[in-house]
Amino acid sequence: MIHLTTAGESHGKGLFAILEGIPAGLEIDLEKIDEALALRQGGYGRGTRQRIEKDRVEILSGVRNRVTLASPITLAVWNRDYENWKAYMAPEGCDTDARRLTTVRPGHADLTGVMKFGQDNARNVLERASARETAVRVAAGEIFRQLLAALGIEIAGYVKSVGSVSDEKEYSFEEIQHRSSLLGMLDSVLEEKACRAVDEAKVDKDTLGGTIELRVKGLKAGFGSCMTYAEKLDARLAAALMSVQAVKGVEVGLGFAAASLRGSEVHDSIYPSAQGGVFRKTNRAGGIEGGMSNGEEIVLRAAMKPIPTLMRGLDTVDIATGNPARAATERSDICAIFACERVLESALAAVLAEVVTERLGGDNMAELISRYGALS
Ligand code: EPS
Repeated sequence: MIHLTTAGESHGKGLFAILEGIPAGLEIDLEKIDEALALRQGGYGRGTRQRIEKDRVEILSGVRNRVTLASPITLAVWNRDYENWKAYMAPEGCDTDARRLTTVRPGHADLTGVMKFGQDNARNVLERASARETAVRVAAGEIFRQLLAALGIEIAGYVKSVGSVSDEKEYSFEEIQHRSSLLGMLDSVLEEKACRAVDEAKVDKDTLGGTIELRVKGLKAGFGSCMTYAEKLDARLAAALMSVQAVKGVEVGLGFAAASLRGSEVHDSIYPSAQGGVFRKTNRAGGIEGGMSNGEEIVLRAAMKPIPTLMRGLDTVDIATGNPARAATERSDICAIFACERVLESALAAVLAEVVTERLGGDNMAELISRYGALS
């Protein structure tokens, strides 16, 4: 059974992950993990932390000569910035008065976190709540992706909108897979407009979010289940996307648009194929029906809120005094949607790897590949 745990604080020693249940015999492409980490650091509108970090993965267990052993895999993404922060973050002793944050930021975990965990300093919450945590989720996600790729299952995604600049066109999996752009969009004219919107937000000391479309190709029918709520594939994939910082909405297939249409305009008619199987001319269900993959491409969309650290600050309360204040202006991004898209791909990979190995088992890759190949 595959299980992922991550740990680590944004300005602590590093970020760590333990992956249990990866079958033996998976050859790990380390360079691809580092490429994914570099992608996560990219994107137009990112903050200056990304100039400090040069994220690379270090594998501490579970792999020998780049091949998995089936034992727990431990990953580390070390924080170069820790050198500047160890006086305030060191587990073995540090100054906890410095870098204190009490003017809690609306939209972040600060206020609810200090209340929940009995803190008087939001630093003790934000260090874990920060999007920095996603670095090691991407490293782990790359291992899950490599497991899925061995089965012919691929994930791709792109940025559909940034702020009010939106691309309503449809794209093929291959077009999405081969994109390379500053903000992750596929239309260069719209992307130029989006970059200008990011510039304007920066001048106004504000932030921007947007929407991301994700696709999964090659997942055979029957993964997930209609028999119990917890096993429904759309529910698990939606939860994975929602678990990423700043995601506030998720859609499967037509999603919210289906609510304003009639059934005859939504459901995908089924036709017999000459080869004896069936086919569909549409995929408005986004590859999932009844909580199960139906063999079509899985299509998901996520809405990312504009990140909550605004250089202009918002009205808030200083939890040290109870007085009105302006929210803290921690170093931050203006727009992190390019990074978020990469993190969402990794979040999907983790769930898909879980779902596949739950159904097929597999102590080693040869066994898993053979079992997946035997499915129609
Ligand atoms: C981020 C790292 C953080 C932030 C940002 C994204 O580093 P630092 O706090 O040292 O600047 O730049 O996180 C947030 C803005 C947030 O609110 O979570 C990263 O590596 O993605």
